[in-house]
Amino acid sequence: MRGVFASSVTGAAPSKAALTLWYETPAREWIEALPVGSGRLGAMVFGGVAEERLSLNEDTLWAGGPYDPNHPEAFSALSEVRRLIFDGQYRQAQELAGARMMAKPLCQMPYQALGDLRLAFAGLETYAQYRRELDLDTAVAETSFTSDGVDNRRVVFASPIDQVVVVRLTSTGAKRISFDLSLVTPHGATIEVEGTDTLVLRGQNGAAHGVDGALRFVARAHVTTSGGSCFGADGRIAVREADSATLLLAMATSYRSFRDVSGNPESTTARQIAESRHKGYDALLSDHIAEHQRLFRRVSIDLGRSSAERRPTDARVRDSQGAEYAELAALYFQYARYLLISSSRPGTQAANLQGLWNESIDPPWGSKYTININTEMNYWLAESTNLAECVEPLIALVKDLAETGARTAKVHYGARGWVAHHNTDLWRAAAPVDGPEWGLWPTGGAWLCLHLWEHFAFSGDRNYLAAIYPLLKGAAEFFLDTLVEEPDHQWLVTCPSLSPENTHRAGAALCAGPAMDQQILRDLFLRCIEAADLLSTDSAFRNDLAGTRARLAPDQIGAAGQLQEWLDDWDHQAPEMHHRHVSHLYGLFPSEQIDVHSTPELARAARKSLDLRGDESTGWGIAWRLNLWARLGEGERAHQMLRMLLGPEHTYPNLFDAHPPFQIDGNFGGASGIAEMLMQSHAGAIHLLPALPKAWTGGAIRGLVARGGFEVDIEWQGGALAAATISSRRRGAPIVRYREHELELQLDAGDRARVLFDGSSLQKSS
Ligand code: FUC
Repeated sequence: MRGVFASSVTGAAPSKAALTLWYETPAREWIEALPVGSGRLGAMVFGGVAEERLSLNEDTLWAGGPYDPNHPEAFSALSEVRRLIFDGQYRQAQELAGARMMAKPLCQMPYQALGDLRLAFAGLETYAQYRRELDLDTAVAETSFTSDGVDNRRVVFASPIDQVVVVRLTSTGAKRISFDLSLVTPHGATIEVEGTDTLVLRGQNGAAHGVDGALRFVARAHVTTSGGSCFGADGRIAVREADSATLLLAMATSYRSFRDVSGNPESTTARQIAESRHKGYDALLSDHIAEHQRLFRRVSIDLGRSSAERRPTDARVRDSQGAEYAELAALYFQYARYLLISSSRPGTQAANLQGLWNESIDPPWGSKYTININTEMNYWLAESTNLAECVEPLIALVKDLAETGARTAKVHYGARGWVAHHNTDLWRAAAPVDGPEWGLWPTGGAWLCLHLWEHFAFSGDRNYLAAIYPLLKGAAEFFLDTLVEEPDHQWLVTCPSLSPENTHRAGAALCAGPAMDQQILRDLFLRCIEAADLLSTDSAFRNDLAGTRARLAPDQIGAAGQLQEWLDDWDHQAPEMHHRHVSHLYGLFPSEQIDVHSTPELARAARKSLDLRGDESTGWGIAWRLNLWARLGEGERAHQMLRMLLGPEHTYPNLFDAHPPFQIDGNFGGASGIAEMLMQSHAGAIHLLPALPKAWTGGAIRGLVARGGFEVDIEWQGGALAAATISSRRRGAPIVRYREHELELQLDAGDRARVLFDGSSLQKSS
């Protein structure tokens, strides 16, 4: 299997050590524990010796039940809120909107921890040669130690094939495995022993913000031993003097969709356990590894080698230096790919603010979907790092939102189409929440639609485009009905809106036509027009969009030479000059509207804004800045941001991103930034090493994906491109760019072209 890594450009296969997180002590806190996930089922493995803890998640266990948050009076306040905004009475507009236009309830439902699986071992107080690790290449966590002269191993994985979490305990000594197994949960639940070997937890989710809990859930744990005995007592399973033991854990809720909670977790979990028992441990493990590697092994990365791997991962986060940083960056990159594979697979829920892993019933920001940056950032890496399948849950989420958001469009705005604001949850709530200064932002759904377009841009799949076109069209229709003319230039703008989540003066965020909205709508309308053309449909609608698009407020450059965040040049008076959001720079990244080659003046203004904003930020704020500097071709600035992200202030011992607290967007945004430093494919060219920092003198990356459907391998030495291989999934004529050099290729599906750089030009090798 290792041979899969033997890339045409990298040659050497990365060692297991290069893809392993490892530690010399058990986790004391959750942010030291190691995540495994099947997409739907998650566990954080603590690696305790006398007491092992797996903190558990199931991705449909949220608070509440199906609900309609739309506010029937909202529409009646809309025109007055608009009038106040255009009259400059921003605070009054915000007050009125707060009183009349917000969702009921005002907050959405939080994602919930399910509970813990606990294993209590007697007689293991003293031990030696302890190690716990997470192997990113196999998606298996392992704890090992010696005690009383025997070696012990505990292996944990969450299988996407068999939908169970598997724990395997082995020892080199006979009869050395004795423990009590229990399940605990913060929810109302019963725990029963079935037979001698099964523990069943049956629970009910809680209410939140006045919405009753409507989900039932079941966690079913089954133990098989070889040798020894197994019996149930007092809500526990006791295993005594076994030679080995295998635990299977199935978890499910009654969630079927945002409007249907009639699922049967009882029969689902019983079937999953029965089938997994029948299959047996070896086949469970090998199928799990094969499925993980099918996705994970598509990309390999080498940013240079040092002896860093010999140190535990937490020590590397605390004090990496020089070349060690490059290796940590490579590990961080692959860890993000691992996390996306483990938290977002076809049929599961999309990765939320914590991906899949959450130990609380009151997590920060509800561990929901914040769609004014965070959910989008979660998926920035998906296409370019060759994990297109992992986008499927996001596409499914947008499909749901187009339904719930159609009602919000009608009730709140009297408009056609659909709208979603700055947050959503398992129940696909789409109305504005939390308060007008955060929630009254109508462009969240439109931004998500652009991810749906990206999935097409990378794949070129017209059937897929036809399937998602109605979602894009509905998002655009909403804005055809709600854009208004601003009085000074007669531009068409969103109103009310805001520039997430910044205020333009004390106490006032509401405004008309923030730059980000206009940029997102330029993209949305363009993609709708392109889609309608490609699908030969809707010519009148398409022309309507083209006319409206031409009247959207343009990007403007302010007095300080910066890209204006708002319609007026308010940037210098905004109370938070160093605000974490850089919403108006959406046009530079992830969009391609602003580009150093095609719009150099706007790119300079974006650069100025980035400098004015400063580097210091939250985890995801740093990750966004990293991607922006990469787009500007500034390798050193990008690298500086990456070093901040990888330092102990923004990276926990288990390499989870610290906003703080933990938020997974920084992990995903960081990996996207690394990919953008090495290869970019917006603006019509495959750009090789566009932001390579000096610190990464030599290295290789294999398996990145460029828009148009090309796989790209790159090798560099002495800070310069050595060679690249472009493999085409479809017929195309990509332009390959390196520094000021360009080369056009003609490729059929399945062709591979090798491109060499000899110091003065790009050549296709024959
Ligand atoms: C937005 C951000 C916060 C945080 C939250 C989940 O509100 O401004 O920093 O990431 O989402």
